Amino acid sequence: MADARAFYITTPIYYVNDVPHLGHAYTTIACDAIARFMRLDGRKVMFLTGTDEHGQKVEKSAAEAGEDPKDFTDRVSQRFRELTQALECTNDDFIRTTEARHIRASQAIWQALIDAGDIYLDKYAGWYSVRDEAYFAESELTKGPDGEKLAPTGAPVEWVEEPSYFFRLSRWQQPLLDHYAKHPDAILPDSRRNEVLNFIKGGLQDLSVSRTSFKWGVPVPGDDAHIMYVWLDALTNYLTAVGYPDVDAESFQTFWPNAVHIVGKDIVRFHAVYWPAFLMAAGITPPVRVFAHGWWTVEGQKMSKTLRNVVEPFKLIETYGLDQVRYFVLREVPFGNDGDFSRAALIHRINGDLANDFGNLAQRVLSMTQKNCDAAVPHPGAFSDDDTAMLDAAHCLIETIRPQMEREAPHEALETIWTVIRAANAYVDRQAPWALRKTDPERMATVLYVLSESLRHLAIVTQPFVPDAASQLLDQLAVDDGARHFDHLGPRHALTPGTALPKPQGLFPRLDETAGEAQSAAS
Ligand code: ME8
Repeated sequence: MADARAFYITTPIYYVNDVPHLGHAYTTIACDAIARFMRLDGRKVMFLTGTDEHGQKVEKSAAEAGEDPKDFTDRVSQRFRELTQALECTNDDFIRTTEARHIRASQAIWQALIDAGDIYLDKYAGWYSVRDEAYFAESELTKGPDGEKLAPTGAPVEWVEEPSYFFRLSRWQQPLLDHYAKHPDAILPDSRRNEVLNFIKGGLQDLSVSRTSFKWGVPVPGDDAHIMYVWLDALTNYLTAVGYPDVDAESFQTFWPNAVHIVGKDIVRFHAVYWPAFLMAAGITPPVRVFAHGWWTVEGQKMSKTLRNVVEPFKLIETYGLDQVRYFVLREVPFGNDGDFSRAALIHRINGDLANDFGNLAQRVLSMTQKNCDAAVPHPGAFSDDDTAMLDAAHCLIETIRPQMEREAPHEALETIWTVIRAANAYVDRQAPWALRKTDPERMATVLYVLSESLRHLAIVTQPFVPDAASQLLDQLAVDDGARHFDHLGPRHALTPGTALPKPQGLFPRLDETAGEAQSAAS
């Protein structure tokens, strides 16, 4: 059942205290691109996203909205589900932590931690940030403008004193260090790995894992006065979705040993310190990797409701197009680094990379073929060195981008693909098929064939990133639905000369520099 070619990828489950914004869309798009890539590469994929619905923050937001927490979470969770649909995500499941299957899994992991002797009852007295749903030591706090105490994230903290169960995190300090020494790629990028290792080496305190001062959470088995700490509940979602506590389930056996969690850098500590410690204590192997991406700002500023600059993904997609938004976020910023969103940068990428480079290449090749080759795949003659070099570049693409995607570097994969797009444009200019039309139509047909075959490769490998445009391009090249996987790359599955081609249509319209200005993407 264990299958090293299986692949399990997760987004964080998003808090339902707020409506979805660009930051949430970003993680989900990245996971979707990676999941699509792995499926096209013949791997068995499970892609999970969902919503985190318990805890004080959500309970407070429901109260502020004057709603019952269940009604409130139903409503906001639905908005996140709609986001995954608007992003055309290929998630296999959408988990909600209020579901019965998850409550069962959370209580089961609790029991496993009890059985391991890793949970004890005591009293918590210390600082808590509701916004972060996190405990902070006095030494970690900073002072706000009015002298008030703040968490390192800038969130206000409150003093909490209540009976609490504790997890013996301190006991897991050395096992965690040993685990990371043995698995150097278990946290990426390296900057995050170093941050985590330093935190662990600094000494781990036992962690409060239950609350008694509010009710919105999973009841602690055998002690209803307590609800589980929302992060223990939330992290367990990754197990729930593959069938935990049934560890013999096929889904668990297949996917859990291949789990990759993609998260924002804000929640690395939860995923790379607490989570593997909980898992090891419960006798479950930690995930293969936690990859922490960077943070988006908007026109140089932090996205916030107060600044009214929250980028609304639904509006963004409507204004600029889904493929365009997907491409922009994946290409503009190296995955792992912080990035800045601006309308100008988005339009620049759309007009430059998509319209001028890729769209124009496809348009030139397909319309010349349509007009001069009887609207069918051209019949090539003998290949010149230049033709062979062009075809080789297309054939080799997958070998370069596979390891890039396997290390969660979609920006590198796109850069590699665009090198070939630019090479194809340079090849068109060099070979000038429009001039060959009169002087050497056979040679023109060969050049257009080489370009069509290069386009076929480009369309296949761009499917994970710009799925709609890539599938349109494959339609325009008359490539069958069953011939779009990566095992159809290479010369063996080359286009068949003489195959009728439909009328070409533009893939990426050029935008006016002021596109979306009136109807600003930021609301
Ligand atoms: O933390 N830039 O949920 P959350 C980039 N429920 N990514 C961003 C972003 C930004 N400005 N803003 C948000 C939680 N994100 C917990 C997770 S998992 C077991 C529980 C993305 O709604 C990024 O992935 O606050 C970040 O980690 C996540 O949204 C936080 O979402």
